[in-house]
Amino acid sequence: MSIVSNSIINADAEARYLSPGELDQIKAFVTGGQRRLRVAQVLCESRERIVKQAGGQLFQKRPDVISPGGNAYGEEMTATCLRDMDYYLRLVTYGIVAGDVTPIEEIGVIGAKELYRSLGTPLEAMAEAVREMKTVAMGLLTGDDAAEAGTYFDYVVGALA
Ligand SMILES: CCC1=C(C)/C(=C/C2=NC(=C\c3[nH]c(/C=C4\NC(=O)[C@H](C)[C@H]4CC)c(C)c3CCC(=O)O)/C(CCC(=O)O)=C2C)NC1=O
Repeated sequence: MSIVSNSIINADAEARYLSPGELDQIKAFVTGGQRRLRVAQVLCESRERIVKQAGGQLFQKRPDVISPGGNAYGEEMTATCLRDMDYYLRLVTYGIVAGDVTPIEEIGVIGAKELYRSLGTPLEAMAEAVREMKTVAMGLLTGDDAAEAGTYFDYVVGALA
């Protein structure tokens, strides 16, 4: 789940001390900790704005999804669509805090394509929704913070595309 618990599980399975390489990786994880927490905090605090703005962008680019016959047509379905966007934003914050995509993968990626196919949700539009959230998030962050967050949004986009 995180580099710390993974390293310990691996080392203990072989009844050995953490290796210099593992300690280096943990050091990098700990050193970047404050930055990751800061980034996650910004995204948590701005979640409503990120989802709302990105949703607006998505529906402008893909009016078909909210038009009659579209998967997110109607108030209730549009709300469910925005809820899914909020889910993925939440998972991105988990990834950022853990410094690892595993939580995102386990909670929201494995089986997701099959789920969306069975619901008739267009995957490219779902990926576009996450891309739009990234764009809004990038406007709230700078430099290394933006780069850090960006990789997790990219991971989700890649996994849904
Ligand atoms: C945290 C892990 C997690 C995920 C990812 C998740 C997704 C998820 N999205 C769903 C539905 C849905 N998802 C969408 C989303 C969209 N439709 C579009 O056209 C847009 C492209 C997109 C919004 C960007 C819609 C509209 C539905 C309802 C579809 C229906 O009921 O026909 C459903 C079916 C059950 C329900 O309605 O709640 C699940 C399980 N649930 C979870 O617990």
